[in-house]
Amino acid sequence: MKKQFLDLGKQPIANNFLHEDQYEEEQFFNISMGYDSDSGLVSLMEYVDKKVLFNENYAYKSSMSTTMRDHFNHVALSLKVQFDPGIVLEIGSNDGVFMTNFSMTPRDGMCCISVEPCSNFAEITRSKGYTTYDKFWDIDTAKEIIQDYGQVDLVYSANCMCHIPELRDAFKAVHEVLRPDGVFVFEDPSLSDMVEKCSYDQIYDEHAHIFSVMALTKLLSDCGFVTFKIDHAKTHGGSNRIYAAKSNAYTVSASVPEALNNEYELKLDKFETYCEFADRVQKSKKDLVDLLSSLKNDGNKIIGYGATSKSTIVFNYCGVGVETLDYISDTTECKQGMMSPGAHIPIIAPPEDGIADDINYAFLGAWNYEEEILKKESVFVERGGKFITHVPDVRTI
Ligand code: DWN
Repeated sequence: MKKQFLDLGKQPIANNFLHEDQYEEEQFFNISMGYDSDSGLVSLMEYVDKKVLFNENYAYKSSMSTTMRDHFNHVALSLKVQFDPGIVLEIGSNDGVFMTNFSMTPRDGMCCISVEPCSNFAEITRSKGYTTYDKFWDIDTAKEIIQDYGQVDLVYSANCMCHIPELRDAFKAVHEVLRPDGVFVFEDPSLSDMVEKCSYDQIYDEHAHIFSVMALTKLLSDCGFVTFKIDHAKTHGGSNRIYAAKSNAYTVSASVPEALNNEYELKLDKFETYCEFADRVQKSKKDLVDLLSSLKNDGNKIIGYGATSKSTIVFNYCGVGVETLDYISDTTECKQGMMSPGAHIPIIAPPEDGIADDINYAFLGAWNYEEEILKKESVFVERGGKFITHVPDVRTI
């Protein structure tokens, strides 16, 4: 039974950047999170219709940071070396940043086909010659792929499985599409990192679940998988990469019990843990509002840096708008010239020569790229400019 522990109030669609003439029809949803003591899953109390979230206007592009491009190139190489797969199926290929590490057809060895429901992105990989099914992942899509290609050797998915409310069906469809000795590898933000870092901005409409290894291993086992390895990655504020097989061909590594023990030590199997987390979230909100108000009252100019889904949550939960931030800068072209969801803060392209001289502070909406951004904005930092973050606590960097 899912029991609510946190309510982030009415939130806009986190990735729905818009023009002023679209404010009228802007949709808002109650975003609150619950813990299900039976399954161990931490999930949205109410899911948002996937067709509202993922469509031909989807704004998030996976390749918009050096960090993620390097990450996916590394993961692709590692999977090739570990498993030497003939056919890889990627679920949620976005702009192809992972799948373009593989060839386009089985003739050329180690090829990758993909499923991507956002047709604006499916078009990109298809135009590069890759087979892309612009559909949502489910058993019907699995059966269509089997008809076209037969079962595949490896299924990979990054920051996608946690977007699927009907997780059991999704895992069963993966089981169906995989060969008997096939491997399922997927990575998503980790619940232990969110709880430890108080990164409540991972909770938004697209993230139906925030995964614990406890919940995943249980559900994967129910769906006929053996979880045999867990990698922890720093990406997206801390993620777990889960390796699961249909057969017992792979020895279960120590990384699995280690990850589970870490979660038991954090008491992720106790509802009280999430109530304490919710208390910290409320304190984080107060601290951020207090800091921004005091900086603003002292006459500072403040901007947002990175128009992320995460910062949509923070700004709408904390009531931050154009009274505080002059604008948000973002490298993603389709976000530039638009307004941010809900808070309606203008989004601009980052100036060629870095953050403008008259800016004193920049709120790090893309805090998960702190290292990359501080390096890129070294001139701003050297002239005394400061970044503001709320993770793991509210502070200036
Ligand atoms: O799960 C999801 C993750 C993978 O991506 C999706 N549901 C939605 C999305 O979440 P997000 O928007 O919080 O992701 P990012 O990767 O934190 O977004 C980074 C944003 O920051 C991009 O719009 C690009 C921008 N950026 C920038 O303006 N300057 C990024 C860097 C590194 C920069 O230097």
